[in-house]
Amino acid sequence: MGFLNRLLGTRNRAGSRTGSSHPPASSTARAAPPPRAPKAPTPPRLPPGAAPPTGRESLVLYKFDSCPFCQRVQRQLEPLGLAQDIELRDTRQDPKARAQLQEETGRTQVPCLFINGKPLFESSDISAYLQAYSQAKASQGNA
Ligand SMILES: N[C@@H](CCC(=O)N[C@@H](CS)C(=O)NCC(=O)O)C(=O)O
Repeated sequence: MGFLNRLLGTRNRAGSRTGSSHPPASSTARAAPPPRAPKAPTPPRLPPGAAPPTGRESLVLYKFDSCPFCQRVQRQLEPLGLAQDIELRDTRQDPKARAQLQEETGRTQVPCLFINGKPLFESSDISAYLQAYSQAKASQGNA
């Protein structure tokens, strides 16, 4: 019965309430946390050896449309406000572009971003670079 009383929170023989382990509501009320300061954008991690962008570099992206890694990079361009900043060269539609890429780098892998004429491979590195480029470009506008 003691068990049932505890379960139902009914009074015991002495008349005191049993079963409830909750403290009075007032002691659980907490002060609202102070408002958080807005988060500053975290600078993206640049690939080793890549100079931090100024937002004024010349950018050329070698790509082809059915390449998922290229698609991932290209999807970023509009949201980062870079659609007009990058020249696109399609290595499937333009054999000269493919030959150029091979001549310059010894490879035909895409995506490859040329930054002031220097190639950067790997979509994740290119993405990090483009984020940093976009931030640099934005802070130029604010200066
Ligand atoms: N890990 C690379 C993979 C890139 C990749 O595999 N690209 C393929 C097209 S989807 C390619 O260029 N293949 C042809 C080649 O390597 O010559 C990245 O993330 O950029």
